[in-house]
Amino acid sequence: MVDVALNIKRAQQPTVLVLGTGVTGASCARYFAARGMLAMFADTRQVPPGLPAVQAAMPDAILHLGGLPTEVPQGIQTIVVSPGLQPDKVMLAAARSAGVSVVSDIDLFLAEEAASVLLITGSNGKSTVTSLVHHLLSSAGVASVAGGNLGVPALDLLNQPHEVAVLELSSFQLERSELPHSRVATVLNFAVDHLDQHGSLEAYRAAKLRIFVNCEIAVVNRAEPAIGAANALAAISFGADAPADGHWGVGDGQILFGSVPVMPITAIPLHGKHNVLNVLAAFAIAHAYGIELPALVAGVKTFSALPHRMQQVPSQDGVLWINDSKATNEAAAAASVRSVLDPLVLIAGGDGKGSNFAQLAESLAGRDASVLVFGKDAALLQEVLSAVVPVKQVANLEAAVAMARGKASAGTTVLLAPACASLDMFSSYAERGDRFTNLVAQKLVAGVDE
Ligand code: UMA
Ligand code: ADP
Repeated sequence: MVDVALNIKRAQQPTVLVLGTGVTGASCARYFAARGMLAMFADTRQVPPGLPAVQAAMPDAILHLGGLPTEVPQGIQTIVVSPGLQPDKVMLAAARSAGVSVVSDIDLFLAEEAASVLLITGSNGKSTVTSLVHHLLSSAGVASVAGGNLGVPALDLLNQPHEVAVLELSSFQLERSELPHSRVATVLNFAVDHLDQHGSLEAYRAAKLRIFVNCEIAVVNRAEPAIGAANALAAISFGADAPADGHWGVGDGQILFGSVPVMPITAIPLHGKHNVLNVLAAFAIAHAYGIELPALVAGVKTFSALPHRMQQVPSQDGVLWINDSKATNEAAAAASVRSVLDPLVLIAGGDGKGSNFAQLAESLAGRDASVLVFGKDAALLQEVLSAVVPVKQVANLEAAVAMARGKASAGTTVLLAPACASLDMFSSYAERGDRFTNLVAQKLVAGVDE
């Protein structure tokens, strides 16, 4: 009976318009197809990357490619907006006033999700904390799934059996979500990023803060009071100082839960002071969900750094080579610089997305460090950073690694933390990090052969 009704609906016309035909668009195709619904997919590109997956999931999908509709197509009742898209706001306003609901894939996910939801955003550390929370829960025997901005689109998580879902959310996903709600939510930190798309720092901050709209427990960073949650039932804080009872912090070289020592900082298997904060945040979230302290400690010890985040590259020269290619903004790179020991050779460069690099200069001031810069914003980096440390401009990453090798002796740290997007010279931050790792490893092989 139901099938007949749905078939009649399909023969008529689509009721859903999906704006964007990438990873999110493809997950929408699977979601609506599984519910017997027909959708229209639009994209500014003629051949969007998600097209094959959309057509595989929904062979009769209606396509509108090479531009977005300027008016709401006939019969559309719901519009799903992909996160990477700056859609025609006029059309969306007209849609809303005509009673069409405008939602994100996160809204669709939350509307159906029966399990507990843990939401994580912030300018830096999102992927690390999301993956670590998922790892802590799984290690403790909880059926957990993780996704969202991390990679697996939220809607695909609905198909996996689970009792808790951990979602990394970008400011774009939050901005486009009508009604976020969660058991636990956090904004890890807040730094300048994505100004090109949000238009102002305030708009970016407001988007991030939407994560707290309907959360039961807010996990907040004590060092950043401006990103606290006003309306949660409970707020649990984390920070690098000594915590009050029921909160997370650090003292005497230990992670503390109130006055209770939980584990020594030295037992954390991740490089960098900022990763201590990430562990504190992940512990706060997983503990708020119900994981006990001994299980948290056991879990973190088996967690490995995600690729391209403060990842040690094997070498036999006594130099500590670190791949932090995911440091795509200056706040991330500054945190990484602050978290390693001197002497330091920093490799930075690429597209600074309008950043002035003042914060990066601050992190280098007074350090026994030198910097090698390349890429689109090399000249600006050189101008700003040379006020505090020696800086040399080089042609590319290959030249930077070769020069770093000449400068570094045993005990030196060579850190790739670009403070920039990679797209001026690479297809992604991952390609940039892989290239760096290969360049370091090539020498290792050559050294072994010699
Ligand atoms: N685009 C067009 N025309 C369109 C639609 C999109 O040119 O009509 C472009 C966008 O400008 C963007 C790209 O296509 O540059 C991708 O946009 P999208 O919304 O289709 O993205 P998806 O493929 O659905 O992937 C998105 C997230 N990407 C973005 O927000 C840009 C992925 O995060 C996320 O993993 C995925 O949904 C599943 O939730 C990636 C990301 O880079 C990792 N996120 C940014 C970040 O972390 O800084 C926010
Ligand atoms: P995101 O998903 O928010 O980009 P990641 O976990 O992928 O965060 O880390 C990206 C980069 O941000 C890291 O390589 C590191 O340089 C920096 N970083 C990670 N955690 C923090 C933090 N808590 N504070 C500041 N910078 C951080």
